[in-house]
Amino acid sequence: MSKDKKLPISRRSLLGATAGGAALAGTWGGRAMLGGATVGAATVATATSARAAAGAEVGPGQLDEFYGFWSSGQCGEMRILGIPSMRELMRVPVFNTCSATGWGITNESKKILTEGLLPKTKEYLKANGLEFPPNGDLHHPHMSFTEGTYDGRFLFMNDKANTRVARVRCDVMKCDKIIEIPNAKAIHGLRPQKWPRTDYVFCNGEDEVPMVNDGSILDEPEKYVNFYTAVNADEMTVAWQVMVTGNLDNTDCDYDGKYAFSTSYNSEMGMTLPDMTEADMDHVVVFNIKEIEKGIETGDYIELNGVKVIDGRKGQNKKYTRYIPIPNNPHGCNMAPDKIHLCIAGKLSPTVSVIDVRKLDAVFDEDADPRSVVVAEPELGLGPLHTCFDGKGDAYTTLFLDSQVVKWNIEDAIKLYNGEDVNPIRTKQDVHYQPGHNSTVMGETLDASGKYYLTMNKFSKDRFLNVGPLKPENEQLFAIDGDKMTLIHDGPTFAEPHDSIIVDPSKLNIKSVWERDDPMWADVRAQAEIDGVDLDDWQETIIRDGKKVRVYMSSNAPNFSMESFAVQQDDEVTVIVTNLDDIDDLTHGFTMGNHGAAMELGPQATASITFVAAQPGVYWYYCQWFCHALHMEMRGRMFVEPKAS
Ligand code: RUQ
Ligand code: CUA
Ligand code: CA
Repeated sequence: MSKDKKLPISRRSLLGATAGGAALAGTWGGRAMLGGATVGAATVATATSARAAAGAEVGPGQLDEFYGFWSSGQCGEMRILGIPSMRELMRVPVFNTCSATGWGITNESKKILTEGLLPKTKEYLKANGLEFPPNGDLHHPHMSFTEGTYDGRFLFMNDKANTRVARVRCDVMKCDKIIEIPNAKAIHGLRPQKWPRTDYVFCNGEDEVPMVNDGSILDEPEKYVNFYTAVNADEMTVAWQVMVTGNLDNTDCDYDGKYAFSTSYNSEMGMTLPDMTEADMDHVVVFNIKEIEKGIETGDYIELNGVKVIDGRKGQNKKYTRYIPIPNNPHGCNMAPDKIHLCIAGKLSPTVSVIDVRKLDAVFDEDADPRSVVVAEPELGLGPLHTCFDGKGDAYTTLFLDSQVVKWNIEDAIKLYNGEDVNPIRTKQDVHYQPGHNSTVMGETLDASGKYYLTMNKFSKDRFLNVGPLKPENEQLFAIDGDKMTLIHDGPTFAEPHDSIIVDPSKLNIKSVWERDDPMWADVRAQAEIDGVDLDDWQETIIRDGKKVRVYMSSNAPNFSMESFAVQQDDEVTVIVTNLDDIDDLTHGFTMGNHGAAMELGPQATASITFVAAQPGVYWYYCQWFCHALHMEMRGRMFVEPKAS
């Protein structure tokens, strides 16, 4: 739309279409259902042959072209897929617990899950009989950058449910740090800094709370604030926070290291749905990184729960933030790889607002009209949520309500905004159904390539065999080499991947075998040294330390170094196992029967587990990863001697 025309769709009419899940599933779902009956049948037949035609066939034993790093929403884990086959290659537990790997069970993982929690959180978890939150809601996985492209060091991700940020080491694909963010509530949008490198991970707090949330202020929303957090990516500590007006939804940053951006759907600071959708315009907050750093240096902050907090609320010091009015409850925030255009999806507005980041200096330096940075606002369809890019000037925006993805041209959208008679829309493609995030190969980096396009659909409805009231979601992959979008994969996924990135394998350097001195088990190594145990050798050592017993053993297929060990009732037993096998894929495990204790032991890895031997008797432990023809025989006994009464 041109800049002087009023928004064509009123808040009311959009609300009519969106208000509540019922209307959504009814009106729009009904339309989409019809699509399923007709388009659905056709796409099933074509997807397989189209895959071959697009040269995207990955035969048995063949490797995929790209890695996909996936979130899993309320499952709390990160997933790794092969693209274009869409085969799921691995699940990396992060905010969840995992029976296969022992995540949340081993001492090493428990340390990661607990050490970054705030003292207050530890208290209320304890009151609930918990050591760490058993759940997580992982929305946004993103890789660390060096000079605008992925550098293969880390993946960062958020937990909306428990206000946490985690880091996964890309060399071994294991989580090594989790921190809870103070002051903010519900970390949602998350992005690593792109330029010059990822020093910061930017994190949006979505839920507003009183500045000091100690119960002294409750139902007084006018006293609520929200926090934008910069996490120091190397140390996984909070570098600084900015207090903002309105809530924060999604975030991204530029390719110059100058600005970061967040959408807000609740500029109204409303507490109810009608309140949150009251205004026709919400905003994008622009954060001036250099000024914020200066403000921190010169002491222009308050200290809140150990964090330096800059006041970037509306009407406060305008050095730090600017609020750019954007229609209407905007959601997605995506920086184009042309280094210039930031695309804000309007959600309740059918538009995507395009911001030229080169114009931001004037808004900060000369107090120019904040809307002067908007250079296009094409009307694309109903419910625009997220945009991704092919690196050739075209953008792909998901239309949640229309169940479509629209491919459009950024330059043409700018021309239209300037009054030229051009149509920026290239194609509209039906997807099934209600798409949220989308991604292209390396699409959020300077290496963006328009090879594959993925849409992550929130609903599958009638598309698969019925598995009960809870349905899977549906993911669709398109080849976008040519002018058209060719569907090459259409398949279910379990709850609830939100976001994904597609990464060229050349960016990664992943190990197959652990280094024996990996920091993951540094604590055990230090203890072993005190105990005089050589972890790099075949060991069978039991150390008694009062009621604490440390059992050191090693594994070498198909044997544990100990066929049995004895402890006394009520001993606190720590079993430390080192896998001395150094062959690719030779993973063992250790499960102690009836003690809720299991762990994975990759080649050359050490891991430990602690439990109390509360009941006398004979207990079998066994290797729970199939490792050898004699895997079943890889077991042993723990004797728990009754305590003398
Ligand atoms: S959000 S479907 Cu949690 Cu990324 Cu937009
Ligand atoms: Cu070792 Cu199975
Ligand atoms: Ca709003």
